[in-house]
Amino acid sequence: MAQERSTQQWRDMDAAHHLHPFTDTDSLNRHGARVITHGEGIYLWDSDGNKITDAMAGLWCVNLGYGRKDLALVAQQQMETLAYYNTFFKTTHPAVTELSALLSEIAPPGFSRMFYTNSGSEAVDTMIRMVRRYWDVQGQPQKKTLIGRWNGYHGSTIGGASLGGMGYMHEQGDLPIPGIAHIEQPWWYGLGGDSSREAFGLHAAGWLEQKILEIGADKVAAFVGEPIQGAGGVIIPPASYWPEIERICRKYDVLLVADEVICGFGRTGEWFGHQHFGFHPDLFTTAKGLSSGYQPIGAVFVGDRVAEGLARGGDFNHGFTYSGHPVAAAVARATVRALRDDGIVDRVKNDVGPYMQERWRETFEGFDHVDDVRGVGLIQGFTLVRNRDTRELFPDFGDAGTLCRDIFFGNNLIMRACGDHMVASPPLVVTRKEIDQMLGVAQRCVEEFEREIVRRGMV
Ligand code: PXG
Repeated sequence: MAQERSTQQWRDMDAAHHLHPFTDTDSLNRHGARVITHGEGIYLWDSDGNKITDAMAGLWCVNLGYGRKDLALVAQQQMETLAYYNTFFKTTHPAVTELSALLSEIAPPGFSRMFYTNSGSEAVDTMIRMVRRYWDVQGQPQKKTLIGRWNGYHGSTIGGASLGGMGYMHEQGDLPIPGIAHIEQPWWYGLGGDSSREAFGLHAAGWLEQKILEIGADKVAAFVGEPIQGAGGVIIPPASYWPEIERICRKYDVLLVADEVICGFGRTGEWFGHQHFGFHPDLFTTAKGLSSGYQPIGAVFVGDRVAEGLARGGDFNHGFTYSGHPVAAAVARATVRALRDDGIVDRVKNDVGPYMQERWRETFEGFDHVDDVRGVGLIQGFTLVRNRDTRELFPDFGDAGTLCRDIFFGNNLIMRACGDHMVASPPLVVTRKEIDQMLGVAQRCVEEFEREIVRRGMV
């Protein structure tokens, strides 16, 4: 099919009219954006005809891969039947009810109710309002503070960016908002010193207890964390961490919230990341994999305790025009059915996930400047380091990552650099053969990276 315009025309239009997220506009426009035109399976094509392997599933979301005609058909049929109606004012529609019933089937026990949003950030903001409202209704309106973690990511809205622990986001727009506190992340490689992983996991959970005592348990509403920090660089906490966090939350009657926007819907080999780590949140936020990125939709899974508590308070004054949008709901339902009925979650746990982990380690463990090679299911990372023996990082955290990422990009392989953590989260439908091909390219890219850091005098 002939392209409507040339790459240059699109670049010029984009530069003139489009402001990109998290982007230095002048710098982008000097070079011009890469124009992605179509996708199939784990591959994308750009407007110059390059075939690109997408080891990130878009932004950690296209879990069923690109180009699914069945999902397109579901969207089309729903648009023709009922393109839109709202769920305010005592109305509902089949698409959203069917989705909710299905989600309650795949959710762990105690999660029978969902609240819908258009994105992960909105799910997080919804959760913040819900948690505070819950304590109001319980007669404890002073229990307001939510505790997040440094280097956690919970989105870009005012609430989500506040709760997240990205300093470069807080710097812009006077964040965090009041009633948000942070504790340090459970990053053993960077913060664990001489302690074993398990000892460090308990120690890192202890920071939560300290913070609760500092603020006063009667003022702390919830602790919120990603089971595995995604945008923070695939930080996988030691096994001892989450159970201890749960124990502390129960001890002080603080709600426990898992942000499952990345970990949810099969990424770890379980339906939800908290199931992998064996803890029991009171609520959890989702988006991304819920529709495999085919439609913008998020959901807060509200545990029975909170749902019933909220219900006692009458109106919960919150919601979006597109909460439970019929087209998004129909596509999400088809996505979740595919994940379940085609055995995709199971395959991540028992087949392609373990294969990826084994091949990931074999590929990267031998390099001089790669360490902490890690992963679970189909989410994995490694860290670029100056000296493995002393666990010394590069002085400007992010420079090595950007260099490495650009080499990957230049070789038509998309992996993400989070600081100097290189991460991947391929579509869950990836095959063993595709993993081999992807890691073959990645290996050559890291070889090139190691030559380049020597050439630039970075080591
Ligand atoms: N929570 C978590 C755990 C996320 O990863 C959000 C909330 C916000 O979701 P929305 O749909 O509002 O973006 C996210 C999003 C990256 C990257 O570069 C990661 C996200 C978004 C954009 C970029 O790694 N995660």
